[in-house]
Amino acid sequence: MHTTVCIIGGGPAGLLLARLLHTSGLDCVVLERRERAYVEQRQRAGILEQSTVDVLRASGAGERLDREGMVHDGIELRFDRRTHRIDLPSLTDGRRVWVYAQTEVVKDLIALQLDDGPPLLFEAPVHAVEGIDGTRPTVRYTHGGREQTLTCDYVVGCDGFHGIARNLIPESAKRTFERTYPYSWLGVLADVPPSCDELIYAHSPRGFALHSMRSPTVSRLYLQVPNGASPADWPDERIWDELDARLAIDGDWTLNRGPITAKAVLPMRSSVTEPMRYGRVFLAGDCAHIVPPTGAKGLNLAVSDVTALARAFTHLRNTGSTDLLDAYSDTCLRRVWRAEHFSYLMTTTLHTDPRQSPFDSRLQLSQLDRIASSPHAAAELAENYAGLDIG
Ligand code: RFL
Ligand code: PHB
Repeated sequence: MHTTVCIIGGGPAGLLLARLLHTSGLDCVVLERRERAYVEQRQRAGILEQSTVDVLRASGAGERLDREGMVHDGIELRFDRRTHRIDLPSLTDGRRVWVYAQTEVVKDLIALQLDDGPPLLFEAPVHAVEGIDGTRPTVRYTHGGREQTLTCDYVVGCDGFHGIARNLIPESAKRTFERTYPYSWLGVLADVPPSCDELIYAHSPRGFALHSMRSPTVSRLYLQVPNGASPADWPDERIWDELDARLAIDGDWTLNRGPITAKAVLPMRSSVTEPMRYGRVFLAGDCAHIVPPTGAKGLNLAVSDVTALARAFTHLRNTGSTDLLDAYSDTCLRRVWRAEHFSYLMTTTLHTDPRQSPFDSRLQLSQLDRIASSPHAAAELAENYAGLDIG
């Protein structure tokens, strides 16, 4: 079998790339290691930037998003038992964000793909790619209990942080920049209406907390926990008590409690691999870069990578020029590093590092107070959060 673009990984990056290539008349195949139900249920992101929503709509995946997605015009920052609202449209040029879960984006893209899209194979792990220095790489994968091969013109790694694509680039040709954080997140889903209209990011001496949502009846909540913590350390009552303590303000506010339906501990990491291309292999999404989720940027970066890549493949097909493909890595890395910096800043300002000194704590409060009192400081946060026009 031969295809123009072989996409490794059927997460949001791989599925959307396939959709964009298909709408431009380019053929591709998506190989996904896991089964469909697993991919559709993996709990992850919740916030989509305007540009992400625009691309999803243009790809045909906007119908349910427009019906069920919740448009948010602001976020709340809580610290020092105070609350401060960041109004996104007035601090940017009218930008807002959407609350629409990654699970739903993935379900919508899979449904489109299986309907009339290019081939998407589940339970098809890729284990090797040969000939990436030549013009016709060969991809080796397993499917239906048999070893299979696929030749292609290009390979795109959309296989996430634990995939194989990044390792196809020889050590001598790449550089990886990394940071780990001295805390993790405990993420929970609860069958209870959200206690707020907009997301709340809370800094407290007890650690960070985030109140998000999935629908008018389902809340999504996160707590900073020590690295190595286990969901077993966190019975439901303890989670609600801790959320209550960290989200508390002087003034009226009540946290709604309800049945917790899922709990997981997530590490916090930053990582960037440069360049995002080697020979006929391109990297997109989490396989090239990850950010701690505090800035809500991971999924949005993945969407912006594959949008640039689809444009570059279309340009090659239309004009014969590889200009945009050659510029792909530099184009994306500019946005990636901006998002890395913003995510780092949000993370280190809002979390409590177990090793931090009282001096560090005062600096955090001063920074938060600055955001709350200066429209310039607030605009810097708002522009990054709602999404910048780069690349
Ligand atoms: P994914 O989603 O990890 O998908 C990769 C896919 O590749 C498959 N795969 C393979 N397939 C074939 N052969 C192999 N050898 C393979 N190896 C792996 C995997 O099974 C998988 O299906 O990467 P992708 O597509 O790049 O998408 C990235 C996003 O998932 C990620 O950036 C976001 O979830 C990050 N993120 C958030 N991003 C936002 O923009 N806004 C948010 O609000 C937000 N919240 C979050 C987040 C991530 C979180 N976690 C779990 C770290 C909240 C959390 C808690
Ligand atoms: C989420 O709803 O899962 C979510 C929202 C905002 C973040 C991270 C996660 O910064």
